[in-house]
Amino acid sequence: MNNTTSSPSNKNLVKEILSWKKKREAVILAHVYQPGEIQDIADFTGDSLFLSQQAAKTKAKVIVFCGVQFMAETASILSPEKIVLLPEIKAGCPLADMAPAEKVKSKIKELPKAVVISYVNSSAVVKSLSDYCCTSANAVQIARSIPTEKEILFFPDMNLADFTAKKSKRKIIPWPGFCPTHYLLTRDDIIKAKELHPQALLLVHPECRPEVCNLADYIGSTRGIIKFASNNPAKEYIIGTEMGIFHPLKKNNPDKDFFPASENMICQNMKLITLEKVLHSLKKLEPQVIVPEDIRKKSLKALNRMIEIS
Ligand code: CIZ
Repeated sequence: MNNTTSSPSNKNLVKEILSWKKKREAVILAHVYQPGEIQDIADFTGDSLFLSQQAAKTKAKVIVFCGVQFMAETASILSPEKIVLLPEIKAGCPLADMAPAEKVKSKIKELPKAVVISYVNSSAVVKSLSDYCCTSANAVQIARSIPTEKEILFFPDMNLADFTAKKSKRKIIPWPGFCPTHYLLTRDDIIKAKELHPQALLLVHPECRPEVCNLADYIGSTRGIIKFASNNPAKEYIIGTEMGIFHPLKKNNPDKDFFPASENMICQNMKLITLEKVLHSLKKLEPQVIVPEDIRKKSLKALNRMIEIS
């Protein structure tokens, strides 16, 4: 646990949270981009799909999702019988917001024969308009499952679309969306970081710009980055994704050194959740995230198709 979690007032807060969690028969999920003290109180930490799948498997009645809106929506799509709480309802995703449903609908109308793949970082409505969902961990696998002659419309991240097209050799039409946190990382940042740490391997997320990805030793999802760093004998790594990932990286690999590719890679939405808000959420059972049933059923199809393939 880090210093913040172990301060006396936070120790009391954590105690209260754990007691309310028991009372509510709840499970706490925390994305690896969450602040360290939130990751430390979670039953499960990981990427959005892994978390939702864990939540669907448990007998818990309530899911407290410490993440952003699309993640809580995904949990609700997979577990409609459970109460899904997002402790800060304003925790949105600017990338998901770059693909509003109406614009996505008209793009699909323009290319009715194209197969539609939407990244998990999209709204439930956009998922419901899609043939397949994907994560950064399985986007290449999903694209490879599509016949080569088909065109693929890929929402909403253009950098993940570019990475997926190169790896899968499929014709992918990208949507011009991007994650502002990953977009901040430039080639110059990488060159500086490599000068400071010449022995370090560079691990980046596929939401980074192609010119950044081109310099990487490994490109992968948050889960992929953690696995790569944990299994590789190298002792030093430069990390190109949101800073929250340093928490599990350092915890799992105390003998290794991790350096940020840029100190600016902080998603403000991910940092909106606090211990106080988690406690409030458990006490009041709010704010809840509910996906309307017609949209839920359609988006579940896209998610299930992905799960079958990967
Ligand atoms: O799917 C997720 O949780 C995100 C946002 C990134 C990743 O690579 O895990």
